Amino acid sequence: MFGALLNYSQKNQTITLQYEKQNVQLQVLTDKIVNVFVPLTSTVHRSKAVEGDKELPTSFSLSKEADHLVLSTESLICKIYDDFKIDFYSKYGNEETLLCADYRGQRIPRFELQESFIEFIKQEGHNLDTAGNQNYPVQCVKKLDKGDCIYGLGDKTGVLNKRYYEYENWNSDIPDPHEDSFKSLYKSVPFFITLKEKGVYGIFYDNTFKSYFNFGKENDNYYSFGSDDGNLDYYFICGENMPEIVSGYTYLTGRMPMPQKWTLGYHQSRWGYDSEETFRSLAAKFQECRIPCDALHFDIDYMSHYKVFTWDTERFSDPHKLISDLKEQGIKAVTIIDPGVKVEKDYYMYEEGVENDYFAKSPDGSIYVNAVWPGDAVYPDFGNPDVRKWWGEHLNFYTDLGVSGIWNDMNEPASFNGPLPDDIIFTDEDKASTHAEIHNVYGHNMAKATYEGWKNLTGKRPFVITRACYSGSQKYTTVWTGDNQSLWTHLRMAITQQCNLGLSGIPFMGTDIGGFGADTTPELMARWVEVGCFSPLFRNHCAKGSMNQEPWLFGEEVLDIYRKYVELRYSLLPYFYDLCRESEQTGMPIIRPLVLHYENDENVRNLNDEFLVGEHLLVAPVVEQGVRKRMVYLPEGVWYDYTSHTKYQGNQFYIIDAPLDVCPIFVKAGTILPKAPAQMYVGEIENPELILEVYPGAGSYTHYNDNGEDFAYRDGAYNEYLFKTDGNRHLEITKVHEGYRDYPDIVINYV
Ligand code: MIG
Repeated sequence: MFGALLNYSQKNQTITLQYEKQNVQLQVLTDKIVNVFVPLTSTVHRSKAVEGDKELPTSFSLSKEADHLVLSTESLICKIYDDFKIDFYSKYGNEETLLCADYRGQRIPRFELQESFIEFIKQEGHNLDTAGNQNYPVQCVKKLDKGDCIYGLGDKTGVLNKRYYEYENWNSDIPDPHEDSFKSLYKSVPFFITLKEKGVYGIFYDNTFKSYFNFGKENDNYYSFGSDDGNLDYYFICGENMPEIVSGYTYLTGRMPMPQKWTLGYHQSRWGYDSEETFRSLAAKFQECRIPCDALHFDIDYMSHYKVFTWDTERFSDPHKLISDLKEQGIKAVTIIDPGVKVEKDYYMYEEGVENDYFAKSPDGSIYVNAVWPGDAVYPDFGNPDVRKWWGEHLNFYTDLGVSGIWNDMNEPASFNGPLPDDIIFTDEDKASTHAEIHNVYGHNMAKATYEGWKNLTGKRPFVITRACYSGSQKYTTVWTGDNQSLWTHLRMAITQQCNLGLSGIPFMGTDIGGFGADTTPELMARWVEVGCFSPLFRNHCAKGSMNQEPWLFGEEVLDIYRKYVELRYSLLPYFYDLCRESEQTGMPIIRPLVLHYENDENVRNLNDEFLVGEHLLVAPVVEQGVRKRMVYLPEGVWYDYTSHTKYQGNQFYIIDAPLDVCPIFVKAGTILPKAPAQMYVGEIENPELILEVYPGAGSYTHYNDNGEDFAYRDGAYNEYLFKTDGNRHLEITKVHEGYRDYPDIVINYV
């Protein structure tokens, strides 16, 4: 590829290899992470995902063999051959295991279509893509072994294990029902984990241009990743197990900061809630139906003519009063903000942006205009730090009204007048850039602007939701999976999508409960809340023009089921909060595929319809119409049914009853589950007691608590408790850290 190796040199932890046609750098970041950098378009990394210097002092050795260099850390060996082929080995238990080898053979696509046939079949409207012959200017091809499974890659559709599928990273707003065959959705997270029969590794391919991933669809013997432009810049991450890979990746790209507690409550939303009366009656109805609720979302209908940073005061006579009245009932307001700024004389966001040169431009230097909801609109250039600051400061429009969180939409960026051309000029921090390079990080930069602005204005932990994002966005925002539909296939997909997002470093996510587009049914509503109550972002949302989806619209039975699962969620809030803490510290997701903790169990490598919440709860929901019993696989150990407390031996399949009001949930033996008393919203009880549900078996559990609002915990204002049970109805409580008020009581319930 680059000719022969002429020379190599080492400076601290960076090794520079001089090939005939190209210099290459390898950097040892930790004993488990090595970066491979081929500076094709810029001499330095221009990462949006990795912030700050991630190199830790690491001892390693470097030696030259006949035809390769050997780089060896405590955990891995990297052999760099003189033809720039690289092989990575792990070194666990004094055993060298080849994990990841560059592919050396010919590329042989498994099938190719003739051009003439493609033309012919297109006449009927078929949309054929030619697999194979996929060569990109930036590219890497690696060996696949029998049994390799591939996970991650963010919010892609389809099954959990991505082997045999191909994907693209190009943030896309596609209104059609999301199909398994879609190659892109709203987010670009170029990170994946390869689980082998023996061993596991991760690759983070840090390139923001349109990128391609072919995980063995082209050929069973290799997989490839590549892009249209940019550098070949990837990180090899090894570890003893999958959690260590996730932790390595989030070490690099950052972890989710603690959210405010209320954000873990229930949220109600709909595109079309368009007046003050609507919001007031919603709040009243939640009270009347005794369904806890922490937030109502204001979609684009609150704005005047879809102008961001404005409020329609005809339909909302006094937004400030409305929002504070809602807050008195415990309900927080979350407002949507799209990036597109309406082109309109005397509209302050437009005028200020024009004056300060804050919008993206055409190559001829004029401001680039496309269209979104407000009609003709321009795109704030969020890659420019001044634009982020400007946008962030203007958020005081919302904080002054008492708004509690911001929902960023349309930030792929979406456009109604055809896609933005690749050569539209944006800024990448300190240099001019193009839409081709910035597209996939547009949402990321917008979320960053929102997070930083909100934090400055309020001093509280910002609550941001975004539709589009990139690797590392978890530092600034939560996500939702965009416009799903009221389809059973989309309820099924909610599981795999959320599991893969979690493995990709993004722990706080949710799907639109009930489905966004199309019309839901009572049964689908019931089954969706049974899954959705475990999503960190627990939000019912749907589209204007589709059937309303408030919980009380489907009859008594569904309302009771709905209430049961919202109440379940509120009772588990201390557990969810602990999982957030774990996520901030280690990068572990909240919703987890079983394979994350049981990677050696063949039965879970392709398990698409069960998931874990933390390590202790296993959820096996019904995601099929009409089904009232389902097969459940329980991995090794002993498990207890959450409701009946029936005991099950793991490593077995069971047929479990699941009438419409039952979502099968299992608790691992030895679990000490922290729970809260019932509340209509977070904080209704000023300082609720803690309830510990102690399951048979020995175990220990770390519990965390703080004020749930600001950053005081970073200065030590939190409590941490260690609970230990020997399995004989005995519990030991140790306070490991004290910096916050105590519980009025800790109630212990033995199962
Ligand atoms: O093109 O703001 O995904 O949640 O309700 C539709 C209206 C624009 C798309 C979002 C959806 C939101 C809707 N938006």
